[in-house]
Amino acid sequence: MNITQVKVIVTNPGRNFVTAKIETSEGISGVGDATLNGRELAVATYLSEHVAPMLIGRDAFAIEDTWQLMSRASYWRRGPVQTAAQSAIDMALWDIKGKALGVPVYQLLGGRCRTGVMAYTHAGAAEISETIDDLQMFIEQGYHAVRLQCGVPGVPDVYGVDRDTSTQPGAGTERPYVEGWDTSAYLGVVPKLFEAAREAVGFGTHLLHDVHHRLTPSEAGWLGKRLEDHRLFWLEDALASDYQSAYRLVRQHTTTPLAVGEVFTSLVDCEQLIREQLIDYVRASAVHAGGLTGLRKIAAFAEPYQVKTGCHGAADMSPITMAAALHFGVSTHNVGIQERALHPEEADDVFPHAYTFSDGYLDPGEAPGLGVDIDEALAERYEYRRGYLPVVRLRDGTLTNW
Ligand code: EZ4
Ligand code: CO
Repeated sequence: MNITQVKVIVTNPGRNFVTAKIETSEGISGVGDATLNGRELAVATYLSEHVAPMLIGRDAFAIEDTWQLMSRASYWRRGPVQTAAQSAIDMALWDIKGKALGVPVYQLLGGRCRTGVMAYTHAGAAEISETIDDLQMFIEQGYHAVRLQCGVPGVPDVYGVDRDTSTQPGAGTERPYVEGWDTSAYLGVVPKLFEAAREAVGFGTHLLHDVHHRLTPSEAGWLGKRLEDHRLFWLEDALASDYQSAYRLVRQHTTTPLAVGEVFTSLVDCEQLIREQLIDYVRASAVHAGGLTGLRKIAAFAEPYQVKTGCHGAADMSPITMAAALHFGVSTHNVGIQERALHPEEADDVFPHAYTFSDGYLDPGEAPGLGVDIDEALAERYEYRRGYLPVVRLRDGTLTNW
């Protein structure tokens, strides 16, 4: 069965998504997600101009060889534009193989080793009391794990707070919009948030928090230590992880579990973090770390170090990535949790899918392949809109990490 066509579909059902659809000589097709939030057309162009031509005529079953080809053929290694394209092709080929053999992809990955993947979702409001209300609502909906964010006094616009995360920040704006930041005020409020949360719901629900790359190693160590009594499931992206060795200092100062890596594109980005056991969870996703093949390589490396995965699952990755994460999630031993943010309804219509959520757990379903498709006619109705992720400036105007 040979690859006959690689279509690149760009659509905006509530937010932008880039999809690769691979067609084969036997009429079986597969889909893969290539969405890179804020840089969508770079990946779409890379796919259509540079990747698609070299895949035509190749054996659609040669997943590993195609993955290696995509890693090596460009000579220029890694980088999120390249790996998003590679991820989409990889997912689509797993989808095709599952459909051709009549089995859900998780069977190809070794079969089920758990009944479902625990999901966490996001509670975040300006006031601590409102975040706790959201937390209680999610517990009623069945969640066993919830990420908590809250407003930072004196900072008007903060990551993870009071925004419908299903939609695209800044879509249609000509420039990235600007958020503020104040580390001192933030470090003052976060311990209060978790104190209030534990008081309200006890220890029966896992609580998570995303620092979103804002702290220095010593600040992160302080915060982790300060939160220890509240027993977080994880503290995410405490630092920008460009220098993996920076986590040594954080690790030495706190036993709060650490999660890193939604921006990682390969094992190279987290090899030291894992080998030195500087983290507990790696956040790499099927769409940015080389598809199911790339994700499996990271997980296999992490397993003996007792590092688990907690795949990035924000709404800016399409339902195809969620499906891939769940096939991986039920078949891979060291999977810890899966992030779940709801997609806009229109996106769920454009990408009909077999996965389900019940009692806090996600399941990939039993459909052959990934169990997700793209309705191309519907996708065509939603035109791409340029959008940017925000940027952050301190009070004195200094640009810092979003
Ligand atoms: O900022 O997906 O944990 N989730 C996150 C997300 C990311 C966005 C970036 O595109 O940090 O909200
Ligand atoms: Co995050």
